[in-house]
Amino acid sequence: MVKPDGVQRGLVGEIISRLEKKGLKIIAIKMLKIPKEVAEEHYREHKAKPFFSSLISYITSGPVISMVIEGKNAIKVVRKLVGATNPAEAEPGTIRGDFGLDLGKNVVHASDSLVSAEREIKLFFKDEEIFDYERDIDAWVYER
Ligand code: IDP
Ligand code: MG
Repeated sequence: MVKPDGVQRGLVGEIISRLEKKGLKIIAIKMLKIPKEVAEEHYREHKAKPFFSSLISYITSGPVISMVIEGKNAIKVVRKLVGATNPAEAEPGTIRGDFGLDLGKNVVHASDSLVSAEREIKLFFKDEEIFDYERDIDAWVYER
């Protein structure tokens, strides 16, 4: 997900481009303003944390771009492209390392496991909004 700061700063194209260039496949994409209840459910693991209410304000502060990204080891690979949670510690070359400075404005979200990805995808997409399609380039992305 490109968070509200990423959208406001005009980083949507750059972020999508990095995912595409890596060889990952976009199988669903939309812009939405996350309702508060959905945000609270999305970040429910952080409910008890002191930053929870500011996190909910942040993520609901403007439209986001939500995506479902498919590919070999997609979770691990996307988390690596995204970089460490704190942009000040994220390596240069990662999205957060290149485009962020503050923990509370870290530009992107990425699911951290298959279980959370499945849960989060259901919060943002209906089944018919997720596409199963072939790409000819995959013969050049993957060793068969
Ligand atoms: P992640 O986004 O790298 O998975 P999490 O620990 O799951 O990191 O935290 C979720 C989000 O909550 C972070 O991306 C960041 O926006 C925010 N966050 C995490 N820790 C802090 C903090 O200490 N202060 C303010 N915001 C935080
Ligand atoms: Mg997380």
